[in-house]
Amino acid sequence: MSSTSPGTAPLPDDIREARLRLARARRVVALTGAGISAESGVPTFRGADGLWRNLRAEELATPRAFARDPLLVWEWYESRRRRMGSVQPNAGHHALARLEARVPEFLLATQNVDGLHGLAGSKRMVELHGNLWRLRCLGCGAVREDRRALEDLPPRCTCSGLLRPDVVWFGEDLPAGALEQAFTAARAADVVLVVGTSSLVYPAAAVPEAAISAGAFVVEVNPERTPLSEACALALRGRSAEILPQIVGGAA
Ligand code: BJW
Ligand code: ZN
Repeated sequence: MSSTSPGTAPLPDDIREARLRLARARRVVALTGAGISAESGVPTFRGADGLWRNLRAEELATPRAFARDPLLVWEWYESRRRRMGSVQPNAGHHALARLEARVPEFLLATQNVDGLHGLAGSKRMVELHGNLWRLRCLGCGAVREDRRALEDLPPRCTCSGLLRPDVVWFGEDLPAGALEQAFTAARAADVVLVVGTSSLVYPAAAVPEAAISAGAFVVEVNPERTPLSEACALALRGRSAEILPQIVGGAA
């Protein structure tokens, strides 16, 4: 059964063109967002199931929310960590790992903090919004990886400082090197894939904009329209686990 209604399924010509462009490209960038992990069972931020206790990401993913109520913010992160602990990469993540293996210059820039691209085998990758499995101490600055369920919330460092998730909240700077790499690669790219992101959150949303200005062929993969849809060369309406294997090709 097809997952998309006939009216929204991408045209075979569009799929063919995307596949051809990718086959010829020497420099490719993929920018991914929460939608690529949706089919692994990870909720998106702005979809119908994006709310948590009636709160939006914009009300939880901020330094202010954490300063006001670290327990509330940690409960949200811990519920997400527990949910993500058991999920697996899907056909969309695997397709991008296959693409990386055959393209000479490739960069995956992900906004996701779930680590699923790494599990799928992606290597040339920058995590623009950090990683949910890392904790950072507000006291001594130490960063450590911890995949275990956290029993006592909010968690504390051995120095007794408060630990926070090592992710990027609203109003905070993205990791400078990672953002710069994404912009540089996008400006030099032949093809940029923009997968499963609402293209609302900046500066990540400016990466495809920069690529378009520099002349790259930008392909959006998303079942819904976004602010990028008009400006990109191709908008493939559909789920990434279905579309990406079609445009990347079969198992390597
Ligand atoms: C599928 C699918 C399927 C579903 N297949 N697709 C310029 C203008 C206005 C504001 C700003 C601006 N520049 C900066 C700002 C402020 C702010 C911002 O952008 N605000 C906007 C909301 C307007 N940006 C920042 O604060 C950033 N920092 C910064 O700019 O520092 C300098 C500065 C500071 C202060 C002022 C000005 C400048 C930091 C942004 C950090 C974002 N952090 C979060 C949380 C990370 C940690 C965590 O996970 O908890 O990152 S918020 C959340 O949104 C998360 C995501 O990475 C990010 C993007 O969301 P994403 O991935 O696009 O998910 P959704 O849910 O929005 O969309 C899912 C999509 O998938 C949908 O389109 C679906 O259709 C699709 N989909 N199923 C394919 N099967
Ligand atoms: Zn510490």
